[in-house]
Amino acid sequence: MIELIEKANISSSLRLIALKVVEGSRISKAEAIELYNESELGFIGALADHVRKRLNGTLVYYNRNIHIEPTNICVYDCNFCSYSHHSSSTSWEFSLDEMAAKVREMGNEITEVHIVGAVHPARDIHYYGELIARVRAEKPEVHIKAFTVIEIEYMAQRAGMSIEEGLRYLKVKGLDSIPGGGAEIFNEAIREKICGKKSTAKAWLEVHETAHRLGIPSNATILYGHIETIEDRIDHLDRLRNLQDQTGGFNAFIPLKYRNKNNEMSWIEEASVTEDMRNFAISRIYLDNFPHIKAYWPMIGKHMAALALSFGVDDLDGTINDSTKIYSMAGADDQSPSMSVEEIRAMCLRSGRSAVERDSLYNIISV
Ligand code: V47
Ligand code: SF4
Repeated sequence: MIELIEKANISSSLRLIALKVVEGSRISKAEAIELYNESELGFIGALADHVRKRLNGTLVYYNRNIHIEPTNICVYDCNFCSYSHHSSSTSWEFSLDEMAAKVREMGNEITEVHIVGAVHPARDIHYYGELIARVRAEKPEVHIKAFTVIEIEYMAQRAGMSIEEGLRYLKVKGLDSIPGGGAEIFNEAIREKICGKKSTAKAWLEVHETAHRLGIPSNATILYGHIETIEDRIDHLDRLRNLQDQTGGFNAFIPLKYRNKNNEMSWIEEASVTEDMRNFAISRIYLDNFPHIKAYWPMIGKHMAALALSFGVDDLDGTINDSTKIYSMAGADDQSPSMSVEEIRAMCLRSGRSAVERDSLYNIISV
């Protein structure tokens, strides 16, 4: 790699940045912006691939999971959201019995239940505590990754609890970790324009900091490809890297590409494939303290997820079993997302990598 960098037809400052990356030194915000803007796609991809190999070798992680989306009835109205609905004809809410039955039906096929939905005006933390307890009762050994900051803040507040009390309560009920949703973009002015009513960037970071302190690990996301700038994306990564330096509680970072169907921001063209790959690559390079970068295939599609394996990605998420609507409603290619273990393994093999089944904390279950 060093030879490639020395021979590359690039500016001397880009060369210095690339050498820093290869040596494992941390790059600054300004350097990340330069790397993002000035390098060829193949070059930034090769750097990200180098970092990925250093951290994860040839392995690609996947897990066997389902999503439960309890409701799409929401007190908020984020402009990018295609999922939440306020009219009775397009809204739904599953009962506790229906959600428990979904877990029961899956038998031993899954190791993780991912629960994320809209922010229902009438449901508080006691209801969601009951949901977790019901899932736990159905499948005592399953990992429960549940609720974004946006849901946690609302459900705790509604029950008169602080965030810390709420998280402690959910943990006692059986919560194991928190997914990365609701982060969107931390830049306050852009956040105000796309989802001004919901939890602030500061609150998002504080909830994850509190969770990590209580021994609840989590993931982080970014929603990119709308009205934010490259500088905003790097600023977002920087705030996450700083928090991870303090807590070490994040497992994975998941770049979420804005999909433009059926929402208030449909006039915005979706990011190109090359931009998606550049974005995976810069995430892998900048977040040097995040163990994993995930390509969430139901959002970008299977082909793009396979390509992302060459741009810093080491995790594909899961088998899903047609259990999520968030992305299909926003225009993702796969309207009934499911991947068999065989399909995931074949995808990794075609990319020259070894698929390993993980649990939700990235312990290897089978190779
Ligand atoms: O916060 C909503 C995003 C997120 C759109 O932690 C959209 O393992 C694109 O966070 N286009 C929720 N994105 C999903 C999420 C997630 C998914 C998979 C795995 C994990 C994990 C977390 O979905 C929301 C928002 O950023 N979203 N609408 C849209 N139109
Ligand atoms: Fe509600 Fe989440 Fe959609 Fe915002 S993104 S409107 S909080 S479901």
